[in-house]
Amino acid sequence: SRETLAEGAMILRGRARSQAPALLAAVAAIAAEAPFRRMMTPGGLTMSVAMTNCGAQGWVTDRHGYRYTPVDPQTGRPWPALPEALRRLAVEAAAEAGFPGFSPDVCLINRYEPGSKLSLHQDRDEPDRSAPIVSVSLGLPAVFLFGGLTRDAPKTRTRLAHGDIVVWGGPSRLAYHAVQTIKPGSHPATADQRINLTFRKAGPP
Ligand code: MD3
Ligand code: FE
Repeated sequence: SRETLAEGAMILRGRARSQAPALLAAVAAIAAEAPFRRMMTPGGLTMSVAMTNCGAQGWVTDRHGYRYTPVDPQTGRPWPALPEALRRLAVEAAAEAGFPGFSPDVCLINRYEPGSKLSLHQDRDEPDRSAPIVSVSLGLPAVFLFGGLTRDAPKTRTRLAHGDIVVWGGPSRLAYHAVQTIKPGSHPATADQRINLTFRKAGPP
């Protein structure tokens, strides 16, 4: 199914479900090279979500701010490569949602456990705002909050479940969004975790 959340934002419900085992195996292989870690915000708070990356760069935050880096600061090695099967899934989903020619070069991987949340924010660290972001949700469900171009704009609530893909582009690309605190639970594919992959075009280092 294909459902419009807002202008430029489209949900493909269950679209990644058949590929979930392969996606989770790829995430495990990436995390073996670049472990999940809870990063610090510039304000000095440790995030409840654990993150890692694959691709030409990775998104990081520390006391100095948010940025993309070609090298994992924790290991001193380049981030693991973006697996072709993952890249293809994101490119196909983007095309289906009206964004042909999407060329993702990074994938940020978020790991939530019950009690984890992601506060209201915009994704503004990617210079090419004409490229959408493609997100894939796996495991435990989440309540996702989707707002407008200002922090206080009205918000819509949507449940994101195992296998859901969302494409965020056009006027939705800079919308404020948040993930509410994950409730305790167990999912056959991931046990007590929610994994979210976001495919992005970060551009040249
Ligand atoms: C709307 N991740 O990694 S995915 C993030 O579920 C992030 O882990 C959430 O927000 C998660 O930055 C949400 C859905 C999503 C991702 C990027 C967006 C929605 C977006 C960028 C612009 C607008
Ligand atoms: Fe985000």
